[in-house]
Amino acid sequence: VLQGEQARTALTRTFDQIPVPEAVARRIEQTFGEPLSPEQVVERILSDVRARGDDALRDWTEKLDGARPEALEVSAGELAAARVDDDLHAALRLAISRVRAFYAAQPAHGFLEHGPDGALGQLVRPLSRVGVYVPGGLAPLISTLIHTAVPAQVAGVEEIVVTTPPDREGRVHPAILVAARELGIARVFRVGGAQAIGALAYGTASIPAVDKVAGPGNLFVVIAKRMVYGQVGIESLPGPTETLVVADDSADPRFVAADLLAQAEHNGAEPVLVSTSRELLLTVQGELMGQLEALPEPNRGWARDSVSARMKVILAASLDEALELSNLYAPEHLCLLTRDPWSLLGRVRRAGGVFVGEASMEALGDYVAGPSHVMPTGGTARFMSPVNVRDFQNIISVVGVNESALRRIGPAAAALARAEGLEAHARAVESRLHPADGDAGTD
Ligand code: HSO
Ligand code: ZN
Repeated sequence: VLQGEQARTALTRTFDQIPVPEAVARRIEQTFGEPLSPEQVVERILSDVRARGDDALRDWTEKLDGARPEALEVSAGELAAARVDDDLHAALRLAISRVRAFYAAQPAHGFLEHGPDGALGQLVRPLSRVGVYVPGGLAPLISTLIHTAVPAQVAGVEEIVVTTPPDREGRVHPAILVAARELGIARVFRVGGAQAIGALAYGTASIPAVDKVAGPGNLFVVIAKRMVYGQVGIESLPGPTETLVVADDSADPRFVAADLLAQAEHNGAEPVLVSTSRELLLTVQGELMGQLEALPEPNRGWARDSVSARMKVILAASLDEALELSNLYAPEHLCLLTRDPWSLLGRVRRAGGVFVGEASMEALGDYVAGPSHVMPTGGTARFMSPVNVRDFQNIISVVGVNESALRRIGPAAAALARAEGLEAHARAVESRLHPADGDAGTD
């Protein structure tokens, strides 16, 4: 149990290079025959995709995912034929409609201010084409497709293309296909990893280049997104998930433990518990171990890894200090399990999302609450926001100044231009202020 300065140090982000897990390093060496860094691996994949397009995608998919799909795109027939059971289908629909309703409420319009000086404003235009990366791997993140594509659709994006890694038989999980169909997305590609990011950035014969790539992914996907940024827009770099629970003596230890474990089962997750009650910390620890043992495999193994390798337990002197520590850490998720959680909201400064009270567990937010579960991780909540409508729009500034305003503000522009040594700028302004000057003396 950490306290005071120790807690502060433990929650201070260091932004070291992401540590490469032993298993990943071994896999790289097996695949490439030499101990490359993940950055070197991604560089190779990206330049190959750039040079050889679809053939490179097939080769890398075979090498890394163990399937060689001839057709990279899921056919219209396959998309139409995908089925899930009725309960899951209804759940997908509920999730879509709740996320859609949430983003429909986000103010995201432009403005045009007409005044005595003319008009100034901002036009808001949707991006034309967005690529959504949906992780496969340990768990097919069906909900992530919904939580990324819906804000883009609400923004007005007309074309969304989805890439997701295939299983060993070259198939995409049927629930991902059903979700795509429900969303009205027609183009799904069975390509994952860094190769998918390369395809979305550069375009290949099968996969169109997009304006922006959104959605979380593994280490290689995140590195690839960082490398192609500039060639293509990148919505964010979501890494391993984190949850910080603030609990006081009124919290139910069963719920605190359950919420920590729910995040712990994500690969590489970092669960943090901050409490003002030493007694609660002790009961939660017991509860957590019990619930952990009761989980089925492989989930138990995933959760145990997060709990034993990265979980932090902190005793705070007051709720004020608890919130101060949380703001320092800037967690992806902040869960408030206290007597009066709403009273703490005013003190929340840095977090991806805040989950207020017992009924609003983070796992609910992962699926059906409304806001996207794609939130800033790794301390980037200091300067980043969760995925939202604005991520999928451009703003275009509108300048429509009238004659009388020009006369008033133009001389200042010319003066600034001359101070910058930019004579042609000054003359462009003055040509309108004294239009006859240019002709002086010719007549
Ligand atoms: N909690 C994860 C998102 C997720 N959980 C998807 C379940 N499915 C990262 O915020
Ligand atoms: Zn989750």
